[in-house]
Amino acid sequence: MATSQLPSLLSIDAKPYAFAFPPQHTALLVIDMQRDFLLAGGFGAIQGGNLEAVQASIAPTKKLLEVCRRAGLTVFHTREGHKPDMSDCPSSKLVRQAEAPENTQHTLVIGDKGPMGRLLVRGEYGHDIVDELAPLPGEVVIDKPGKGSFWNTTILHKLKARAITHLIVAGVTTECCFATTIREANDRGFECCGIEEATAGYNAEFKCSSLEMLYWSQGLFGFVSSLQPLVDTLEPYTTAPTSLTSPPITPPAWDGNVTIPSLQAAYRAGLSPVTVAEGVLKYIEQYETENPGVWIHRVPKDVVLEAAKALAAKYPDKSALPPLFGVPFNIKDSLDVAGLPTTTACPPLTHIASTSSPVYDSVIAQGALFIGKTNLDQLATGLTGCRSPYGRPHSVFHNDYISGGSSSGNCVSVGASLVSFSIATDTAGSGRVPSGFNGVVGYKPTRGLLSTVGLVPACLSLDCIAIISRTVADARTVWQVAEAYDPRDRYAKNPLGFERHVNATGPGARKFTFGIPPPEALSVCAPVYRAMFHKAIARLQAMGGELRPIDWSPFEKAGRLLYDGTFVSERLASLPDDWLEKNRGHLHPVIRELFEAVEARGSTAVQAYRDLQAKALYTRQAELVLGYGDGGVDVVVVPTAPTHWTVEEVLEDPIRKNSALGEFTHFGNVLDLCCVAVPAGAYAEGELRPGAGDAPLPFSVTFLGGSRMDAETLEIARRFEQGLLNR
Ligand code: TIU
Repeated sequence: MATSQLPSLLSIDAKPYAFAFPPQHTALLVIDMQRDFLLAGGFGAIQGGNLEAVQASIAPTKKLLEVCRRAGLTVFHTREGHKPDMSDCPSSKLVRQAEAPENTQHTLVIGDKGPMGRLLVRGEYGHDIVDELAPLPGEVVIDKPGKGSFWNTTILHKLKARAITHLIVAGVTTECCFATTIREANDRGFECCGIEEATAGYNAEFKCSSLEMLYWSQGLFGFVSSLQPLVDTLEPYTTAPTSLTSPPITPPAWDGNVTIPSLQAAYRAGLSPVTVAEGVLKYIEQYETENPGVWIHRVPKDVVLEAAKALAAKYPDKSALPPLFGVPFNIKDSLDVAGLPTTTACPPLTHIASTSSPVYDSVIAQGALFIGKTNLDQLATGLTGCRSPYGRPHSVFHNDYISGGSSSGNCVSVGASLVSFSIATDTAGSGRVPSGFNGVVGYKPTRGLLSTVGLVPACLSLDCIAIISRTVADARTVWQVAEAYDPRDRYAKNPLGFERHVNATGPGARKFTFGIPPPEALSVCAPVYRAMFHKAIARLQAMGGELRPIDWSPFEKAGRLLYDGTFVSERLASLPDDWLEKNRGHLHPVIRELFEAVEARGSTAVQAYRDLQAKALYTRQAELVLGYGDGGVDVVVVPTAPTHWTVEEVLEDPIRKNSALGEFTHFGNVLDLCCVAVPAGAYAEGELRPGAGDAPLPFSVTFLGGSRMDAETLEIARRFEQGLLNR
């Protein structure tokens, strides 16, 4: 995670010319500094013999790693190796050298037992990185079966997910994995700079020629530089190692800023997570009187403080904190947390969870501080925030206006800075609409990237975890912590990288194309919403966006499919057959009315199949809109909602007012899109309702990206957000 004081561009002397890199988009990539390649008795000794040279690269690599860490650069490590059953090891690695007619050298091959365990096998002692260069919490470790780092790994996805476009590369061996990786990275659009002292190989002559090949012909594959210029360039932006600073006598106070980088910086400077926990709990107490109905379960104060103390004790080294250390969060009460009731805002459905949802576990494992479970529209069905027996929170902007739903408590609590982030869900817009009404970011990843295990289904084949945060960067951080392929989730998607190159420099790094709904589609918006949307379009154009006409029909038709077709029946499919009959009387009246209407339709299997076929057709058509093809665009931008109702308006006509809110969200999961709702300024209440006051209300736009285009979509959203902040 880059620190904010870093300039947007740095430059070092390099061959064939100066290497300019944006530190926020640059990662240090340390290749295969494993015992197996560096120490006696490993695979490298067999492959190349001479270990002196590679061992000499450890100290400079350590120096490089330390300066990059202290400057806040993203750090990636790779390890070459194979699964214990060798199923990912091709014969080209296993057989060719051993079968050489005169072979006396390759008497042991990958998988054979050496003094440090089986050679190049994951989990063995020799496979791991040497102690001097051991990865810190939060650094990414890529296990790769090939010489290059991109073959059969998630590295492309993980680099793009962090918006990395530039790589500083170190590691062994220069002639093999180091060079192969730089060549692979170059094909994928990354700008790479190898650091001469921080790489070495088994053949002294090869090192020189391998490096020359990289920068030959004015930079065939990239750049090569030396360690010292890089150290000199980064040093002014580094924080002192905490071992050199005396512990503060009085622990620093907390300024109340809950964004993740700000908390990280404060913790590095000595702030205690206990101070943050106390501050957050006190503020939540106060806020409860202002806006009740945010929480369904709050973790008792002593339990939160104990957890904060335990975190402080677990991570005494302030320079090696996990990415969510002491970051307060909450979770929608349709997701399981072991030992707590999951209500889904529907008391007859309550169960005590025996295990936690994997998304919860993954953020806890990276140091996040759990504060409680939040209110929602019953059964996660609704976009208003007015459908819960646990109270009705209002927008953080105005007491009379709805919070939006179904993730009402999630978005209000982030909007009010009660927590840093919140884990919500989004089936038909439940993460996006309330984010828009509370001035926060609502990110709905491509379905299948985050496990939905432990989620009470609303509509199983369309449910999606959503991340609510104050900034796009924070959403991205939480995404990367929580993302994992979960074979227990039947809708989980392949975690391998989606092969689309990055544009590291030049006009391609700034430009993008986007589409918007046509005027007829936007005519459902309140006039001030249309005006605010046009301002957002102008901003997008000013930051390099090219507006192109698109075919809106797949989006519109897919949206209709959700509630006008048979798909709404799926909301009953996860409940036992007689559940509705038995629990009718316990349901929120609006939910009951909705479910009874679904029953009364008597949809047939034939209709359901037609809808499934239509879904496939619209998904293909949307792929053409959001794709490489002629007329394709990078993102489609829509107003997150068409208007902002008051609570009173919704109560007067709850079903119609609700469904109007989903005009620009309903199609999201039907079409397998990723979506990021981002604040896009504020307007005066009087502009929405003539005669009303000038209290500010929030406006939001949503960026829609194609399936698994999350990294690209988030980056455009982040740039839009940043442009707004810089104004
Ligand atoms: N053979 C050789 O020189 N190297 C490898 O097999 N792996 C790496 O370079 N990491």
